[in-house]
Amino acid sequence: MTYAKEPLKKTLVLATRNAGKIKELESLLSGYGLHVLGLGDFPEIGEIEETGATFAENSLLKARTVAKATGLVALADDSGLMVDALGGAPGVYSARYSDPGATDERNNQKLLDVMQDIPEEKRACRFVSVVAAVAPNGVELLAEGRWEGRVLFAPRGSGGFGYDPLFLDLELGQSAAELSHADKNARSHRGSALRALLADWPDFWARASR
Ligand code: ITT
Repeated sequence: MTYAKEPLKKTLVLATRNAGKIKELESLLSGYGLHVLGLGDFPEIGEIEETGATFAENSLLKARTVAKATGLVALADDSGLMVDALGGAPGVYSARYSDPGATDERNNQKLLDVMQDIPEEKRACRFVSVVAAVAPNGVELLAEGRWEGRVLFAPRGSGGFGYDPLFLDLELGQSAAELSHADKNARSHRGSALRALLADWPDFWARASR
């Protein structure tokens, strides 16, 4: 007797513990027929130390660690805010800008403090995201996205996460924390990076399956 089987969904593990990123990545990946797991499904994977000097290095480090530990394709995002007036800081240190155990609130307060005397026209910044997909057989794919903006003088909005309340999208005249989930994904560094990655997805998956 034969059974009609549903084709097995391709499984992917998100190599991040940041709840804000998880929400955004899950929504960007929906519709691609993927079975998406998270690090919560693999409690044996401990803290992954980010020792890289660039977003790409850290993103690859996270995805490689999780692909190796799970035997599944892993997708990581390393991202941050780069402020021109601060020479690109906080950059790769965005998550722990205020102190090693930083919170979004303390990071935002530190950014406001160090920039309090910097005038509006010198507050240009950008969010950068590098997403990495790594397969257990060693095949890798990287893509980068950027989102240009300006650092606000006070928080605006209650959506998003991280530095969103301080990031002004000049074209929209709204902070990232004032945008709907869908609007942020349509404009953000992470959305652009993931769309670029997904453009090469069929070829990546064919090579990942060899
Ligand atoms: P994982 O390493 O587990 O993914 P993380 O929060 O430590 O989580 P990163 O090292 O990539 O991730 O740090 C990214 C930080 O940059 C994040 O904690 C925010 O402070 C900031 N950031 C990145 N993308 C952002 C976004 O879309 N909106 C606001 N802040 C963002």
